[in-house]
Amino acid sequence: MKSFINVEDLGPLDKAMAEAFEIKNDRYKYQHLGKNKTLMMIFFNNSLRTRLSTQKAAMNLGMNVIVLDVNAGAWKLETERGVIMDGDKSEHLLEAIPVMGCYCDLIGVRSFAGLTDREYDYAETVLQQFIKYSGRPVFAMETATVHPLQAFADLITIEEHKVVERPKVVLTWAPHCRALPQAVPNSFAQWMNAAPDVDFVITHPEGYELDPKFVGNARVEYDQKKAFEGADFIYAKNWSNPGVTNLADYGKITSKDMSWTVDTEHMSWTNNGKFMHCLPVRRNLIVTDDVIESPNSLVIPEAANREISCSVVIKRMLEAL
Ligand code: AN0
Ligand code: CP
Repeated sequence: MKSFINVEDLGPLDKAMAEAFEIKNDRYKYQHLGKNKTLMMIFFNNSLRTRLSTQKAAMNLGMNVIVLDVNAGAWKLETERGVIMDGDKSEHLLEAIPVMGCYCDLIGVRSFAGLTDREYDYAETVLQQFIKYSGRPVFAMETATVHPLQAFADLITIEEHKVVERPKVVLTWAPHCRALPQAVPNSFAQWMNAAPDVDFVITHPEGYELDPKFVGNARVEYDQKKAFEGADFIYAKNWSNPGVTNLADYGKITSKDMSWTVDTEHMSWTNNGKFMHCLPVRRNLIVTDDVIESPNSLVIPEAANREISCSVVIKRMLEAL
């Protein structure tokens, strides 16, 4: 595997899932693969889970790890070509990327959407530059439009906790005070559509339609209560306006409707549904304290499975070196 961005990069999902459970049973089984190999993790944005779980996965596979926080100690990077660099940015990404590639065998990149230029974000401009100029296999650790390590961990978590063969899984928008990217819901939708045994529904206020390439054939239900009825899993997430119905709204907050906050009443509409969120989560905006603390909350097992999803991805990349 040369890059990990979309669900298709993993090949058949049943095989990838089997590999995930094999690794979960024996995390150090493939430790020989990473000997004298180095992972470089590059963060343009903050992280807790991705940073820790990716480093842990790489260590399980016997790798050395270098972590670079671009905004903490490195030269400020220019990302646009053609700019006269007389401002505060000392180095261009087009030199920085191949230099980073010199010191490692694999690269993980976290670079969130800027949420001002939809075309630039949805072209995955920064990620594509890493793929083109680093000379190394590259995986997304949440980029402008996708967060596949999270979606893979979510699918593993659903598989582990489902009590019916074909669970109803509902992705619900919830309110937030800051404009957040669409990467998590985009990837979650892509992965749920690819999973064979999931009845997948998306619910959000009108105007918050996700990009059609991620929605695929999923059912979209604007009535949150109807969407929740009979659900086995509720996957909550805020996202800013994707600008699909109105480009001028891209990256903006066009609803703060607190009636979408997932509380015990919302969960009572479900089929004893499990609550999921990728974290970090702002309590009592996205979800109430009692729901996230309830026995039906899967937020911690979900985070734990980030180590597993990442182990499969790094293993595949090491095997292909
Ligand atoms: C990020 C987001 O919504 O994409 C990261 C989630 C994994 N969240 C925040 O910036 C709070
Ligand atoms: N879920 C997730 O990716 O968390 P971090 O932003 O803390 O890495």
